[in-house]
Amino acid sequence: MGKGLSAVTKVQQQVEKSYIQAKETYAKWGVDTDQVLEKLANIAISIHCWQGDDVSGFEGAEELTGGIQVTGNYPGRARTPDELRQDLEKALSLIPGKHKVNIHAIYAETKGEKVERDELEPRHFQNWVDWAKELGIGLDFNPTFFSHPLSDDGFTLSHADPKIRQYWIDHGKASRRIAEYFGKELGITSVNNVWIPDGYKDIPVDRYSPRQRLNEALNEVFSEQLSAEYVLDAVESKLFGIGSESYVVGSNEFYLAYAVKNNVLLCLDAGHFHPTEVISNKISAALTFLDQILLHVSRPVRWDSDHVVILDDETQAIMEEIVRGDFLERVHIALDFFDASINRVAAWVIGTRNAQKALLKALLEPTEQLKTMELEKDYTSRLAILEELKTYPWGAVWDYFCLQQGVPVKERWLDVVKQYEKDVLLKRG
Ligand code: RNT
Ligand code: ZN
Repeated sequence: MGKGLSAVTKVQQQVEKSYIQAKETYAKWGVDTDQVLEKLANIAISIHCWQGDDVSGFEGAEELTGGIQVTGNYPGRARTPDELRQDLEKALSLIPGKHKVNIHAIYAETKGEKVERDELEPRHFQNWVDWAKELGIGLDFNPTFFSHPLSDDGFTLSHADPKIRQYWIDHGKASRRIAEYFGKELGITSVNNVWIPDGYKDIPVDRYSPRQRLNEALNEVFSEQLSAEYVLDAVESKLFGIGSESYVVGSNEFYLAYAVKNNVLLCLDAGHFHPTEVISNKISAALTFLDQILLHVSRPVRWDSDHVVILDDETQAIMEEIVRGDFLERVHIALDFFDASINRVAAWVIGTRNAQKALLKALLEPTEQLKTMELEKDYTSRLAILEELKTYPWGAVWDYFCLQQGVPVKERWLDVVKQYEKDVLLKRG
């Protein structure tokens, strides 16, 4: 038999063989795995750049404020735009499919010049645009309402001081123009998401006035008519933050009502609710009244801790809701986590691949048959089949997808990350 097959070819053959078997298994339920993989390949997940540098940005900020927190001091944090993009590229090369990259205003490149956030312009993000063009991917955007002297007392768009409020309104406006530029230049709609940290540590006396101010400030931010082909606006609610434990101005009720009234997207972050409250159960409610929503897929551990997304029940439930409701065109899936205690490139790869695995499992479900069982009140079959499907060979379909998309199968991506750590990350000092 001579030298035999190379290790790579053997893996390929094994993956292909297992896929053919899995394909047959799913075909019995009328599920076409080839079609499923085509669908999966077209779902762009918005990958947040801020996992790569612990939400530092390039303004030279000493501190992350706004009641969010990054813990850990794993070596290799990206310190410059080029390092961050290099790391992102490494991660993207290990994630199947084509995705988007999500950036924040603090990732502007101003060539050493001090540019206030209310004066940011598309040109300050030209390097990001050129880079995204080269990769053929879209960019999403977020105005940054934290880590800034004018947000230090915990208020921005709802600030009682009109001058400070105006600064943040102008930052919001500037951000929309930047996102619009992304949409135009890249030919892929950019989602511009507004999250503000505003709130009180202790019990407020006046909960109403800050909300009235926020409402008016948002109206100003969104007053300029921009084409939805280029930019979509979103507002992100939150229950509490570090330092805003008692009251957050932009609560869920506030933004749900605001989004419905003003036809903007609602952003649901998995970590922004009471511990037993889940966003998977909110998607269908929001989409009854809204055209589109944005998700921040994250993993809260006891609090809004922004742990790396794993393949847990809630991530699965989120993707099931999107697929079962036929909401893929109406839900923008973004990631939002930041863990500095592990390799940051690995964090992106783990989190994104897990979101995709959950999507794949959902896409492999015989949804129509399950809906029929439900309508016929055959809850026995519904539960039985849902449970049996959990051990169906979706892993073989996943492996085949990775092979098809030219990224490492199973944990082989980890070797690449470890090598990159040695060659690049550890040399950053
Ligand atoms: C904070 C929000 C917000 C941020 C990013 C950095 O609680 O989740 O989305 O995580 O904008
Ligand atoms: Zn978020």
